[in-house]
Amino acid sequence: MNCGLVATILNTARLIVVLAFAACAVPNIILDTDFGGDVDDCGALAVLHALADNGECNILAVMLSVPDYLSGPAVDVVNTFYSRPDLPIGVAHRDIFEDRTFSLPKSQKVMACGSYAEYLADNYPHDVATSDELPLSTNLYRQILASRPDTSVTIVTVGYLINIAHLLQSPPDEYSDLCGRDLVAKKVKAWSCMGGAYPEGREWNFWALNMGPATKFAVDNWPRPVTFSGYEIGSAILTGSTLAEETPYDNPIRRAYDIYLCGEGKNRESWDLTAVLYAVRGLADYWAAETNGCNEIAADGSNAWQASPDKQHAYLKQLKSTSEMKDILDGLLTQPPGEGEPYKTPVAASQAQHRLPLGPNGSFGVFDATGRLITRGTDRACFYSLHPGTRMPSAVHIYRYRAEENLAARAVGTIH
Ligand SMILES: [Ca+2]
Ligand SMILES: [Ca+2]
Repeated sequence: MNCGLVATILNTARLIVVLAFAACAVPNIILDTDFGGDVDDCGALAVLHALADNGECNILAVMLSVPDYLSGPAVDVVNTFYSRPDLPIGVAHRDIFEDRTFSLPKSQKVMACGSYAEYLADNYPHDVATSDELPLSTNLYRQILASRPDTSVTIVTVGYLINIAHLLQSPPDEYSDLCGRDLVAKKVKAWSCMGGAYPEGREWNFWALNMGPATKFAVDNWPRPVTFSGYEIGSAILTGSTLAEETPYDNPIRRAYDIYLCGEGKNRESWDLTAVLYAVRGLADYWAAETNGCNEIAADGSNAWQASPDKQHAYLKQLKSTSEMKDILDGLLTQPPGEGEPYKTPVAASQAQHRLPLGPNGSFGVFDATGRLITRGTDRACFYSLHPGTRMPSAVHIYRYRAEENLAARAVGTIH
């Protein structure tokens, strides 16, 4: 359908024009993310919600490419914050990790100042208790794709490509008589992929966790157009510091950035944010696309752009200035949630989940929610004696303290 033609023909019925234009112009997005590791996944999800609030896209689902038990609850927190509490969430097959040297802990994502996924799950409203209760991503992909019009779904990956590989390999099922590759060919419009480096390199999403073979399978067998946002695109654009200036303290996106970056007002590279922005707005005047040739993936997850053969592959080259790109992404990152139920304040820490017993005296650091060290070598009673009359923050976490690394390693309790 030609959107402009529709608009012209129906120019006397403004509402219908708007609806018709929206129907053909607004991308329908599935975000596939390794949420809970790097905080730019959280930023990417926030940017996607802001774009949806602006009417620039519809969000169909969020898929998790790592079966971290806290990532599902934390994604549900962000979805709920943006008044989309029932947005479907799928999760990668847990069994795919069993044969790997990589050992998946319950939550691998505890960074120097704590896990932002854990913090979100502990302190904000949501109703997904654990990722284990979510549907498998392959099944959710197939269910959604089968229900959508042809060539109408845009997939954005900002993590590993294991879900894409499984989708392409999936057999016919209750949702569709088509095998995965044919279902993608029929239903998917395009894929925006944060991964690789251009013209060549070795980037985390493509190689980490022994994902090289899955990456190669996904890229080699993808039957529709794919555009790559490479490492070099996102690494040049630093975003997030304005969250501390533009949003309330308890904005969950702000808190996630504070925790991941161990302090307020800090920036992070915008790898995942750029892939979302491209998926929704296209090249706009932000980027040019190299379209001649193809992206060749090696088994070790490295990649190199080849002049031939020519496939439906492209990669982004930035046109706009880095400061302008930063302003665009920061504007979306800090945009207040739009319509719908008003944002609720965080639940009390006493309702927090995943509370664990305190350890022995003398083996802990006490950190506030930003990761700031309040005191060390203490327990709860010692904290009060050192800080008489202190108003307890809503969620002070006690972390086992590794003096040799000056890091908080693992959450072992919550003071409330
Ligand atoms: Ca929910
Ligand atoms: Ca990511």
